This record gives sequence, C-alpha cells and structure tokens, in this order.
Amino acid sequence: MAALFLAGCGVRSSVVEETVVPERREIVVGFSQLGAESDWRSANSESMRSTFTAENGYKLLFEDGQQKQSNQITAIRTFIQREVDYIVLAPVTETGWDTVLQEAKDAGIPVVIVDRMVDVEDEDLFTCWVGSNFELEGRKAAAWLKRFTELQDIPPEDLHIVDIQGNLGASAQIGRTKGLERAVEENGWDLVAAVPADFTQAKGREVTALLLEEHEEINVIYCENDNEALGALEAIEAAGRKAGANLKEGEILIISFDGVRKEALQYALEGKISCIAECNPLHGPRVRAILETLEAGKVPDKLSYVTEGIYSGDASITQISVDGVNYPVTILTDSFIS
Ligand code: GYE
Repeated sequence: MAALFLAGCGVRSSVVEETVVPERREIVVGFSQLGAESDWRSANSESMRSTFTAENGYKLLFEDGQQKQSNQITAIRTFIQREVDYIVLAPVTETGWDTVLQEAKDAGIPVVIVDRMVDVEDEDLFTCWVGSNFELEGRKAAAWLKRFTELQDIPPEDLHIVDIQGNLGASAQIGRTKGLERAVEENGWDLVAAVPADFTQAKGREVTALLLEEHEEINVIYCENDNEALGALEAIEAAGRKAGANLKEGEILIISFDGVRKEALQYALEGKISCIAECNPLHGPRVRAILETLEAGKVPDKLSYVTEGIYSGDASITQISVDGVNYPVTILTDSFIS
C-alpha cells in the first residue's frame, strides 16, 4: 500500500512539476538574393541558408534574382503577399527601390538590406543595412599598390592601370571604382580604361583580352572581384604575357577583391595575384542578430560595417594606412589557405 501510495505521489508530482515550454513561433524570412555571379555570392547564399534554418526557428523563402532588379522587385512583392515577418534584400544595384520598399513599409514588414546598399529618397524605407565599406576596400588596395611600387622605385606615371569593374551601379562597383579613382588623382597614375565585367570570370577574361590587345602599356589590372581576376589571369596567359609583380620585367600586376575562392588565394600566395582586399560574405549570422534585436523590440544600428583585412603573398608590406588608420596586411602562407 505504502509503495503504491508513494508511487502515486511520484506520478502526480512529476505531472505538476513539468513546465510547459511554449513553442517559439516560426519566423518567416523572405530573402531576395541578387544572383549567383561569383564565389562570394555563393558563400553569401550559403551563409543565409545555413543560418535561417527550421532548427534555428526560421522558415527561409529564398529567391534568386538572376542579376535582374525586376526579378527582385517581383520577389519582394511575393513576400509581401505571403505576409512574411521580415524581408531581407541583397540589391543588385543601388537605385530603383523606392516604390517597392514603400509597399513593404505600408504592409508593415521590416526590410533589412544586406551587402550592397540602396539609394532611396527616404531612409525610413528600410530598417537597417549590414555590409562592407567598399570604398575603403578600394583605398586599401590602392594604398598597397602605392607602397609596393614605391618600394620597387617605379615612378607613378609608369603605372598604366585598367579597372575591370563590377556591374555598374552596384555599391561594390561604385565604392571600389571610387577608391581607385581617388588614388589615381592623388598619385598621378595613368588610368587607361574602366570597363564593367559584371563580377564574373567569363566577362573578366573577355574584357581583359580586348584591353590587352588595344593597350600594350597596361601593367596593372585592378579587378573588382576574384572571379574577374581569375578571368583576367587567363586572358594575360592566353596573350602570352605573365601575371606577377615584376613590372620592370614586363609582368602584369593583378589586384583583386573578396578572398573567398581558394584558387584566388592560392594564386595570391604564388604571386600571380599581388594583393586581395578582403570582402567578407558571411552575413547570415549578422542578419540573424539584427532580426533578434527587432524581435526583442529593440532598434538595431541603422548601418553596420564589417571589419575586413587585406591579403598578399608578398611579405615586403606588412601594413598599409588609409586616412591615418593602419591596417595590417595578412601575408599568405600554405596553412592559411588549406
Ligand atoms: O565582391 C562580388 C560579388 O556585393 C560585395 O558582389 C559584393 C560583391 C562581391 O559578386 O564578388
């Protein structure tokens, strides 16, 4: 009897003590990704996908805009119709978003901009932005080139540079082009041409091949991302020229951005690409932190810049400086890449 009584008590008390955890509501996020043009972009998509999982309490609606703003606008309208909790937008270009962002605002859906920026009349059309300082990236790369050529005793007027740009109107293009143009002005370098290649390897190769045919004097190719740099490298080699930092021997020096694709870092280690300004694509956790801030009823910072470095396989420059701020150069080694 006593045992039965005790057992009964045990059962009853365990029922009473069991705390009922209310199930956390699933948060629906509509993400309009601009496309799949580069390794940076693939890493960025993967970061978003692996962050906004069911396990983490999210349902992610992922739409690939295939490089077209009209597709991205359609995606945002679909998200509004589906009454998602948040819209995340990685915009292909800066302008042309006012109308659709107003629609999202009218529907009461917060919009977080990621990676590239939007240029809108009313800043209240988006909640906040997280991404890179693209002009600073450009200025860091140019500072490295200035320092390097000074150490090599190459007069500024002997630098004949071409800018292989990203898709025109994208923040990454605008900032990186500006960063170079500013250094060209300041240093008296020769900017031979600036041509868009949409951040792709195929276009990078095509554009570089034509430029090399037209301008024999080119000795620096400033590629606005790694995929273009890989294309430029192919074009240089196909033209029977050599990529490298020995300008006095007729080599062509390549500068690049991102540092995401292993192959590009490997080429930087080997000296085929001389310097890469890092651009970090892992925005998933950063966007998640923003959404958590909003879920908690708090206000996130309007603009958040990611801290980034600069890479080179050449050990002669360990630090560069922009506007009096010093940035260490990561000298690449095998272990860094593998
Ligand atoms: O550098 C490039 C990509 O917007 C930062 O877009 C991004 C850029 C990145 O295609 O590889």
